[in-house]
Amino acid sequence: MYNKLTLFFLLVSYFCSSSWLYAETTSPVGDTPLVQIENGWVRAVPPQLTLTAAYMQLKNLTQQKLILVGASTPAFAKAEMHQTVFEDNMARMVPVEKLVISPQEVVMFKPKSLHFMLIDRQQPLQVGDTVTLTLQFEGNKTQIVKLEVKENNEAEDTPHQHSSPDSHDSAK
Ligand SMILES: [Cu+2]
Repeated sequence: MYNKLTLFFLLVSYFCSSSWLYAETTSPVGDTPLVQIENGWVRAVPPQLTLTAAYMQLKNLTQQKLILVGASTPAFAKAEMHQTVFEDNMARMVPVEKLVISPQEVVMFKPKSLHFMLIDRQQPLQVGDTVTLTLQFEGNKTQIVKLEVKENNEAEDTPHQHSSPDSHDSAK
């Protein structure tokens, strides 16, 4: 009896821990990612600001069109897709309800353009923190992406801007 119980507990602990590990390393969509995310980041803002934006380069890895319909994150009450438009030298943001992404197409979410507006911050965020964003696609498909909180100037730099002042002089 004692041995049977011990075996039972061993089995339980074995399966529980293995399923827990499985849950940790597998996203809800399964094994195949729908999109590839590069340079994903969230703009760092002063603590008194509870609103910011998320940017990324998103590639449709599938052979079908994907329709991005929204996003959510535990770090903010709401995440909305916006497009910044310029009219008469004024910038304003227009909500984007759906974004159709063709097979293999790369879409850029970037400052002064398409972005995710993150509204009503739920927790303090500092440079270097990670924000988990769940992308929601039509057909109940989701993908979780990790975005790093960064200062804006850092992320908008082109590789050339990292060169030393000397190289500017020699490049005239
Ligand atoms: Cu916006």
